[in-house]
Amino acid sequence: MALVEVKVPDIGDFDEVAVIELLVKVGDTVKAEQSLITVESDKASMEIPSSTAGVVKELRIKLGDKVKQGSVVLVVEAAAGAAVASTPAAVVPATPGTVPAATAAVALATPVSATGLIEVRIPNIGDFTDVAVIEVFVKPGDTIKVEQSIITIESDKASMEIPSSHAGMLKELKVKVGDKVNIGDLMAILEGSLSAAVVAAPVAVATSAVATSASSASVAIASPVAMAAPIAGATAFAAVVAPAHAPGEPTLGLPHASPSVRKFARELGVPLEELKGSGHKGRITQDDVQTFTKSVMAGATQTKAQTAKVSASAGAAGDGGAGLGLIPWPKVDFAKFGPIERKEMGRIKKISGANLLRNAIMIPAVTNHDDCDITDLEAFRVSTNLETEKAAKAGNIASVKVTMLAFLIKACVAALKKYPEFNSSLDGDALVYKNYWHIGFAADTPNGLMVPVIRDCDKKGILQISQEMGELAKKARDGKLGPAEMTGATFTISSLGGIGGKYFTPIINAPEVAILGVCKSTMEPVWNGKEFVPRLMLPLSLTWDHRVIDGAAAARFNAYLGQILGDFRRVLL
Ligand code: CAO
Repeated sequence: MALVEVKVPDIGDFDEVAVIELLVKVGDTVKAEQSLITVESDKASMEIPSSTAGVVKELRIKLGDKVKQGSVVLVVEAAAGAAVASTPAAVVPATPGTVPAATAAVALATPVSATGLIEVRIPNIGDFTDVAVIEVFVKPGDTIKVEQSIITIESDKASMEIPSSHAGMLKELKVKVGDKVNIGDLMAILEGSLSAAVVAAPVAVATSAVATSASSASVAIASPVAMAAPIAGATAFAAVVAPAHAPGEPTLGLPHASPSVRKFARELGVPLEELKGSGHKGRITQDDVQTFTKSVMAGATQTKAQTAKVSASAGAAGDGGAGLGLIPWPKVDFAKFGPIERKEMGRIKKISGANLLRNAIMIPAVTNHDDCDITDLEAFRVSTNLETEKAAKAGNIASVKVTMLAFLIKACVAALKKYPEFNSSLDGDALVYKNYWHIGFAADTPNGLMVPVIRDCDKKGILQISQEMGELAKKARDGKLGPAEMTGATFTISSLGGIGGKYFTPIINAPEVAILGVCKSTMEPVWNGKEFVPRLMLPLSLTWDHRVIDGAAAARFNAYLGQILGDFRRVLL
């Protein structure tokens, strides 16, 4: 098979550009047109694609190298039958002061009205169509200079700023972020004068720059950007103006990342400006985007938008409650009334606080309180513990302590199976029913509240659940729980039974739709139809999302739970 040198194609007027990203390594199989490296000048960044398909045998460049048209990027062992264009077709030679054939046809007229209104249009961007506007730098009322960047547009291969061809006051912006633009589209209307108009952009189509005629008062503007289309597997950029994002020196708020990485981030909804790049000169790589996404999914990171949403709606930090139209949070100088000590809240408290606040505010939650008779179950629990203790002492099984919570988990699984909407989540207008029963339990730790998750509780017995609960609770208290051990719950139980209290109103752990709060069981006189008898009563508090669950269903759920806990044999039914 043939070894083919893949070279830098025509990159327009750029003499030497720095290699800022290597997108492949030796041994990789590349397709024709797959991006190999990213290069960046002070005017634009662009990806250089492969002209042929095959396996990378040798890299001839490294990060930081300067390359120009014809520089060998790498050597590929071409796949049999692969189309090889070792010297990619050069496109649109854009020599300043000349009119490239491909661009001359699209020199754009800019009508200037009698009132001095100037239409600024998207110049020649080569063969690209429907290129997305990703940033707008100006607003109506701004005074615009010639060549001042108005917007940034981005294809999947390049990003670039589009400057104004004229000076003047911005009357109207005709594009917004997310719009797709094409050559000739109206970008902005300026109020200016002809004297302020038209200076050819640095590498533009100078010969067609000014062509005013008294009768039409029209101005043919220079074509500041000519972005050539990929030809024969090579992408070349005839002339690109204005720095999009120079290495190590992000301009105008654009994050320092290649177009494809930014496209990838956009698809995932990742705010690039919140990432720290691990690439050359702090450049954000695809790996950085993936790592950030995983961290957000695991709940270990919150985007600023997530935090702001919570703060704004809750008035916790940001706007002091203005987001909800509330009066501001009271600001009190406590020291005026006595000695104080100020301590920053820990990380876990801050994170769980923000989540609790969102859940408390966004979920129309209702709590049902109920009591259930666990006299027989408690007797069974005590005898089970005695037996397991004996067996453990005899060395037959590992020692495991069974608390009421393990029975509650098992009983809840049975109730969740009978009333599946309690094991669901809201997804827009749809309900997602989960055919797995992972139960979270609130654990009180020195650092704050944590919710470890026991998976597949439907498949586990009381002893195994008790053992896993003990291990997870210990990990939580030691601060050793991993993100995977705190995610995926379908329902949560918060038990204060070991501490005390009667009832409380637990907050639903979104995106779950219900949570069971449990307090301390107490001996109470219960009327059996003939007399009062002492029974061990367990207080239950079920909070549920009224968007998903109705009050009657909640009452049935609690009643069924009570029946199971009253006679645990029902779990088997
Ligand atoms: N009624 C009466 N006694 C109960 C009980 C109940 N409902 N639940 C537990 N107990 C008893 C246990 O049997 C145990 O008794 P012994 O010491 O005599 O053996 C004692 O209370 C302590 O139990 P425990 O709390 O160690 O064990 P647990 O399985 O009940 O709970 C855990 C484990 C991790 C959930 C718990 O330790 C915990 O952290 N609870 C706090 C949860 C919380 O903070 N919720 C609030 C969230 S909203 O802010």
